[in-house]
Amino acid sequence: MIKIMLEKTLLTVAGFDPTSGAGITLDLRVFNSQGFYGVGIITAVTEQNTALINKVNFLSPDIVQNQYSTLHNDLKFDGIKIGMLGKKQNINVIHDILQDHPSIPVVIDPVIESSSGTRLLEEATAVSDYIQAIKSRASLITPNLAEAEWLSGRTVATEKDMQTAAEKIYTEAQVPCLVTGGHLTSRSIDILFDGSDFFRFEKDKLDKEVHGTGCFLASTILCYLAAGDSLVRACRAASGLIHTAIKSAISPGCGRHIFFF
Ligand code: PXL
Repeated sequence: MIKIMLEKTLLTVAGFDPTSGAGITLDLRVFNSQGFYGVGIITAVTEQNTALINKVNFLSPDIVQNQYSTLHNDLKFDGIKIGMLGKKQNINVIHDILQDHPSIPVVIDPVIESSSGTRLLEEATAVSDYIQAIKSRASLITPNLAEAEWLSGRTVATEKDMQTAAEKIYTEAQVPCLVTGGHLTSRSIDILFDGSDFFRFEKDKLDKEVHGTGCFLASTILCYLAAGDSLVRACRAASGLIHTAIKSAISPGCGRHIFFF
């Protein structure tokens, strides 16, 4: 049965990727495909195609803040996804947005850099500031291995490291943590720590380079949470759906595959 969630509005705070393969446009495509009305606040405009990123233009925090207050004066949000922040002062904007929304699902994708190594969060952003801004105020944070290293201050190279990092991030941020290990071994393993238990989602690794997997996962989990699923169910279902979505991703240009659904 298709669930229609048109009465519900989800907000994403993210960067713009003109290929629609990641960032705000991908998030909005996911929200729409799951039956939600999606709205977005842009933190940066990237110059990229499917093969490379030429430049990243961070928007000033004033513009980000003003997009939020204008939207918030009009619309009520039923869930929020936080992705690429760009300027480090945008951490304060996120703090305010989360402060205004204490009781709706919030999923944080702590984007630091692109897989090719371009910074998407300003250099020298203090991890302690990031953690303070989200502390006790989100349903889930979804770091990949590199992001888990940044947040936990430890090397994350094995499944055991993923568990240790997830627990440490939970302890510091008071936010459940799903460490995604798509790049880990011959298997793709995600580890969730919900504050008391660990959950493990394992899949075959597909030999296909798809852009925007982190954005896709986090926005899909937000949809499931906003539809009323538990955290564990939402993470398990999204981890399965991304596997299917990778299979159907298309290759419209010279570079990486783009989700198409
Ligand atoms: O996948 C990370 C990411 C997020 N948001 C935007 C991006 C990228 C990677 O390139 O461009 C806008």
